[in-house]
Amino acid sequence: MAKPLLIQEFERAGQGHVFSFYNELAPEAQKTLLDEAAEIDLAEIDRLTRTLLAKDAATGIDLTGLAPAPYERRPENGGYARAWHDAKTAGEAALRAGRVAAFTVAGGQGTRLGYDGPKGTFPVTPIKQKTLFQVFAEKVRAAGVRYGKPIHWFIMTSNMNHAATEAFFKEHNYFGLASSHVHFFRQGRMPAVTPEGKILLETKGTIAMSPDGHGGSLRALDRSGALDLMEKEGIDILSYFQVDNPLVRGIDPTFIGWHVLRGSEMSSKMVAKAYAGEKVGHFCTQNGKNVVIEYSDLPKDYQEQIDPATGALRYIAGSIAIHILDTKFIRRMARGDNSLPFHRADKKIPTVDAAGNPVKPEKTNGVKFEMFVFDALPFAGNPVVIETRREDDFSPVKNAEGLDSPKTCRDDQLRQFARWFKANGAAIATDETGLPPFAVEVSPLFGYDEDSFADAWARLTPKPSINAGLYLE
Ligand code: UD2
Repeated sequence: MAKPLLIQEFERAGQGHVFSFYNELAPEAQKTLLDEAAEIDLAEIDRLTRTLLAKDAATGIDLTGLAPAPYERRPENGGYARAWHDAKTAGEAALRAGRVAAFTVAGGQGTRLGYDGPKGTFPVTPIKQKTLFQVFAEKVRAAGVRYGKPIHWFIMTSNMNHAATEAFFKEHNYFGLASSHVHFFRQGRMPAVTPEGKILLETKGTIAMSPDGHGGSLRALDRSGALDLMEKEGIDILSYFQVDNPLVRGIDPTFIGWHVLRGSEMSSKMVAKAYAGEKVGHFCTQNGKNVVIEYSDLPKDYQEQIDPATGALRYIAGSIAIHILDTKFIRRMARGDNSLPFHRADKKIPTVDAAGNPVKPEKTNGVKFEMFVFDALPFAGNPVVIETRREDDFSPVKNAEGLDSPKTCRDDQLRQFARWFKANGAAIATDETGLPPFAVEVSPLFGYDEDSFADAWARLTPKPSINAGLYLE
């Protein structure tokens, strides 16, 4: 039988070893391998080998002309209150007009948390143990009710969690959202390669493939038809957030309004970094463009620089991975000449030896390639960065214990509920960090931000006393 053309192409590209065991495989397994191989853009792998993997490839990033990016300060920090007010009004109008959709990137492997299953199915709330997905679903649903337009929600998965994610939503009846408004699509994959650029097999019949990073969302939104659907629905504003952060105001009228009023193609929220080495990206400018430099790429002495005028960190603007994207901009990035760069990550990648026996490497043996969504920033027209309060938007669950763990996230949710109660005249005891001594919980369906909570609380009669176990829905 003639050799499939694809195998010949791999041989010509110096990647013929991918099919070393092809003849030993059963017909279905041969097909699986060919399907996987067909996902790979050999020219792209070749380009990455010659650039990122080249012996003389620049290590580290070019810091020439780097400076902290400007951002819009909140009114209490010297920002212009009127501009914040106008932004909120504009954002509310966009929501009422149905121009906004929510977008969660949920394709990651979540290895640090040590949780088996899609990360969005991890329980996080203090009393009801609602999962991350349920919290977001209820926020999206409540915001749709508040603005009189049901909101579409797009969720990016990856091959390894797509089916489980869809099944989870089905099983929970989409948490009260119309299933026609919840859209799942898979991100792309990239093969892992040796430091010399040879594609690694995972087993005799499968390639070591992994998700192509959250930056892969731009291509995937286009390829999956999600952008077409948005166009049809009159949606041009996509509110982007990560699956690990239940505090995020996924639908924030003020943020949306800044984006709209500035005619921005990509907008972002920053928090003041808590300490120099905090593991977040840094909003910077370079060559007149906004860029984000990841914590691992910004040298320590930069991270520690102090601004003499304020006495605070010079690179203070931390990126917490909350953005708004213009849908035409996404299309342009997905199809145009300005594709996102890949970053290399050196990893231990289980593979097979020349005889096909499994190998569990002790040290790094391969390279994975990932794109980061924030690398789209320098290509965006009129990018705007606005300040947010950490306690209103950011408390991710990343690690099983310690920083950014289920415990810190639970406490931050409790502090938020306590702040909302106090702001509306309800008594609740807290310690000096604002943490109440017992658990209470506010459903997003009751209130999902300061304003929606205040309105719901004002309508509530009689007011409950705030005791251990109180749940408001
Ligand atoms: C990210 C940011 C960091 C900071 C921090 C805030 C990067 C490189 N760094 O760090 O600057 O903003 O978040 O919490 O992004 N994901 C996918 N597909 C993939 C890879 C990731 O959907 O192929 C999703 C993943 O499910 C998660 C998010 O992207 O929702 C972040 O992924 P991460 O945990 O790798 O990011 P982290 O914590 O290193």
